[in-house]
Amino acid sequence: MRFLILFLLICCASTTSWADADEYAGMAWQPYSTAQHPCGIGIPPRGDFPHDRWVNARRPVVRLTVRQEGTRLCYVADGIAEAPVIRVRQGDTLTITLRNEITDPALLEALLPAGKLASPNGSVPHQAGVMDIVPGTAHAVTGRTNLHVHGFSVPPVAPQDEVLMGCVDPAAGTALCGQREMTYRYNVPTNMSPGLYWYHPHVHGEVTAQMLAGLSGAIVVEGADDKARDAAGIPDRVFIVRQEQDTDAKAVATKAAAKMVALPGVKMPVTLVPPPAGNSVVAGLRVDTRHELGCSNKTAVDEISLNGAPVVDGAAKDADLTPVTMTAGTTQLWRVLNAATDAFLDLVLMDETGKPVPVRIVARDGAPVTDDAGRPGALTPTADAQLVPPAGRVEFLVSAPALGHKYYWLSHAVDTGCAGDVVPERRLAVVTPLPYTDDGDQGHAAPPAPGASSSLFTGLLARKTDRERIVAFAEYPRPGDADQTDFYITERRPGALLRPFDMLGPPAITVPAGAVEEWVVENWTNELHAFHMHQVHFRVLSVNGKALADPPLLDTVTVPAAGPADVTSAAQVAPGQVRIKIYFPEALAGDIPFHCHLVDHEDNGMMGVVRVVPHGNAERGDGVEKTGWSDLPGVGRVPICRFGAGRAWAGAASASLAPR
Ligand SMILES: [Cu+2]
Repeated sequence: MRFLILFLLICCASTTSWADADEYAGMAWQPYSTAQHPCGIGIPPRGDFPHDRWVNARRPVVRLTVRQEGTRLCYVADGIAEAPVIRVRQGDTLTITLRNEITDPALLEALLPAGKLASPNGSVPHQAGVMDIVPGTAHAVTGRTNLHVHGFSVPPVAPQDEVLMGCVDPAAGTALCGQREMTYRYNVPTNMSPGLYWYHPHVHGEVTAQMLAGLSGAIVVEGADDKARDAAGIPDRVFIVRQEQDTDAKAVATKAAAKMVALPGVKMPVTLVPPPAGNSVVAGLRVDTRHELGCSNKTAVDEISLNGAPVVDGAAKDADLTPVTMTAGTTQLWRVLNAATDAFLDLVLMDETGKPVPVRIVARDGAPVTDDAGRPGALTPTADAQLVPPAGRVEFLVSAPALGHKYYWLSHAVDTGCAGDVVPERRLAVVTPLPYTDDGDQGHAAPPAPGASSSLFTGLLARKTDRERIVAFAEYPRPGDADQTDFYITERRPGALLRPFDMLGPPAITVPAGAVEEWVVENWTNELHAFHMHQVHFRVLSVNGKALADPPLLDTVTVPAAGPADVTSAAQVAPGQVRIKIYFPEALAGDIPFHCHLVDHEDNGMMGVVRVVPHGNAERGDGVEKTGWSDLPGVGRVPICRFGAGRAWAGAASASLAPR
């Protein structure tokens, strides 16, 4: 009924642009990088899929060059200014040479949300019983960049996934990294889960601008299940949602926002169940929320794109959606990456009547759906919408609509909390069937059952927990001005401070390799955050104290906002809570970042480091010997350090080595 109303409105309002429909066609798209147009001409047409770049013996090195045209950045590979889908197999070595050709870093500053920490916040008076607050500072955009392989179970040590220190300098501006080009060599473990991963820049303070400008791309790690799907005639499709602006708290009403409010028939936002008033808060220092639990105005809506083409807010005509065709009777694997800087997705497939169409979830965050022993799930169809936070991935099997019918793929509105951004309902794609062909390749068979999938994190739930911690997300808006906010993630324990991430500071948490910990990640703010940890996948045991029957294995999890939503009295606030179980294997020892993946929050301080100390060094605690920098042949300039007298690392483990 709801959709019937929408269709009536569409047909009756076709002369107006109330649905934010546009004339966009992507007709003139030229993806070739030239001297005149470093990032090509135009933007991809709806229905474009990024090209695959297989890594194999013939072409073992992927060259990614970051180029700039105005406020746009692009990864250029093989002369094409569209981030390739990098495809590797389990056990492969992935070699990526990253070159920085950013020519005008100052232009990127314009992409950042207005009014964010142009100057440091003032000092905050001490209050008994609550954590003291250390104000943050502004981060200048310098144009340095580097590469993070999100979700990869490889060490945080150069030349693998070291992101805290290694970087490449722009073509213009101050040289801080000492190099324009560097090479990453990732040894993809044979037991790293097959699935969807991704790459993006990770220089602290610069992530938001560079991602908004266009820097992100997908990586598919293939395994035995992919061979079985190939044999069964089930192709995969890679969908990347990106975000092109972050208005955040900016007090500018957009046309889209005004229209969205006026739209009848649009589903009410999905709201994560707020924590109960009695949500347990372990005794000790609390987060002061009397002034800090602010709400922001809700007038702006950020633009997002699907595979580079703009997405229309609210109800949209079929012509304004990404067209996806499927031969009737066939099945496809959709691999979906939310590469938005802070937009949540709540994905569902629907038929023309608005009834959800079941899909079969294969993997989340690159990890196949398995039990703790690595036994595969049953591929049971589900019609439930899938909440995908920024940086999250979901992979699912879609069966084609019957001839004469079509499906809509859409993202429901999401209630991100009173301090969060407006996330309206958006239609992403229209799926139409093609008639059978007579070439026999119709894939009528049921999809092959997935095989067992074991990884470093198989058996995690069965392991004994060595230690529990409470880690709190907090914000401190400049008093009287909700637009200037410091962001924090801090272990909540006696003596703790709310301090923004400091590149030169010690690790927030130190654990011995092999440790198994349970963290309660708390949210003391009025907006959703997305907790992400590099290197590892964790099991989510409970949300707001409610145990999950099948704890999912994720690398990014949504943490519900504090409740009740409008309370600013410290005594009454119950933080949102997620309990996760984490294993820190020896193979991943080093400095592992954890942070909010709403990257504006990360850039402004909501990040920390857990140092995983390899065996034989535990007696030295977190003592790190600084040994300076080294030029690794074929890799570039990397930081060198060692734990006490123990194993030397071919790369960074300590942010304290960062150049000032
Ligand atoms: Cu956040």
